Amino acid sequence: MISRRISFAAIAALVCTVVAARMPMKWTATLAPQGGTSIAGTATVEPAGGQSKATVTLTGGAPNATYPWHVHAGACGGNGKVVGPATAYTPLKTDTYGAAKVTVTLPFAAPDSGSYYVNIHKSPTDMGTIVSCGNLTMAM
Ligand SMILES: [Cu+2]
Repeated sequence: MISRRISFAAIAALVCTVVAARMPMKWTATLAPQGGTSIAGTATVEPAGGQSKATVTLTGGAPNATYPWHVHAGACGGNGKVVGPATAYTPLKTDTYGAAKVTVTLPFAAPDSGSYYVNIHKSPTDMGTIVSCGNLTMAM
């Protein structure tokens, strides 16, 4: 009887794993210009082996510029805490056309609830100025 129980638990766990794998929690955001810039883009955050993979694209930036960015708790316009270590967020580096794309692995599981946003900071020496922002929304 014990072995039958174990196999039932194993099957239940397998079914849960398959269902979860077929419906990954993916978050997306459209980044809108802030403070009179033309900097826009997209951001996605999705599960990656117990961690998260985040991709950000950006256009309308200055050529050859560095734009720090993060996932923050809350919504655009707020002053929410950075989710996870700030050092995990490799800054965006624009090309000569002012466009950039970066993909990073973030050392935390993708959340399945809550409110989050992605913001783009003006430069490593002007973190207080936000040049683009988007609220993350969950998509199955
Ligand atoms: Cu930030």
